[in-house]
Amino acid sequence: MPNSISLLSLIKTLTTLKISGPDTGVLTVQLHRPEALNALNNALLGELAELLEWVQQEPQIRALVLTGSVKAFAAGADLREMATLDAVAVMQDPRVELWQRIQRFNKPLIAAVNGVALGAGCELAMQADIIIAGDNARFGQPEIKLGIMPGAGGTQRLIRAVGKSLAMQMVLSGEPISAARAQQAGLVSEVCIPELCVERAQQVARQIARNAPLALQQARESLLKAFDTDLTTGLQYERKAFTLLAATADRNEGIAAFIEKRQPHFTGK
Ligand code: CO8
Repeated sequence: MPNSISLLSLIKTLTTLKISGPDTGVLTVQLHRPEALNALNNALLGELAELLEWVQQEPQIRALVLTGSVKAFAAGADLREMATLDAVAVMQDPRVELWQRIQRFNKPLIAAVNGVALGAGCELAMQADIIIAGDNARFGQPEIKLGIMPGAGGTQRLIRAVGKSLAMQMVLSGEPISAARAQQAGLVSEVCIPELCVERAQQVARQIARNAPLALQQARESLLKAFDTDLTTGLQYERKAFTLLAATADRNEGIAAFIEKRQPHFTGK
């Protein structure tokens, strides 16, 4: 269903996010709570969930870059907000639903991470498909130091990204790792100087956005499936997705453009 409100109207309602673009199919979203190092309070998570749902209905936006400031991608859940919750409130926490809405985003998402990505901030970065980091970035799950543990996917996504030993070390000690270590471990795809981090993420996003939307969607889903299935099931899923794409106009256009030695014009059909 197409969006009933414009991006401009949506932007006017935002207090914790800054938006730039869309530029050649790429929207850039900046987390903006400088007074709390972009700590993720419910207001921010709600705005992000709503924005991502809006982007999903917008065919002109084909990839999204999510970033913070040079000092902080996000310093975790908002501890001042969390301090007010008792056990019952934690059980009924609207945050759970907000995270699920964010997690359902179905377009390529690139996190450009400078500074700290801690706790829920690291978990948010890990929801991205690709992480590009400034060399000043620090990734960590420090919850254990607060007498709690990761609660927005940290134990599950981190171990899949960096393997058992490093994930255990990070979660059980609470100590963060550097951008270089995160790249070596496979959490981050590229490291650059902080000043170029967003620009580089936008560059990668534009490369992605040039490709056929349905092929992007199917390839992304197939890759993510690898986390949930055994190899045989995953290969079957991949084969079905591959076959499905044979029915798209963009597949014909892509191959025709190659043969005719021209750039393809993909329409998302
Ligand atoms: N929440 C609220 N405010 C914060 C947070 C936070 N997570 N982090 C920083 N701030 C605030 C500080 O209180 C400070 O505000 P003020 O100036 O008013 O006192 C301001 O941001 C600047 O912070 P610092 O002065 O501490 O800056 P430093 O450069 O000295 O230190 C650090 C930066 C190391 C990042 C430090 O601020 C820090 O350790 N922050 C907390 C990091 C942390 O523990 N994060 C994990 C939080 S728990 C979590 O994420 C669990 C998620 C569970 C999700 C469940 C979903 C269903």
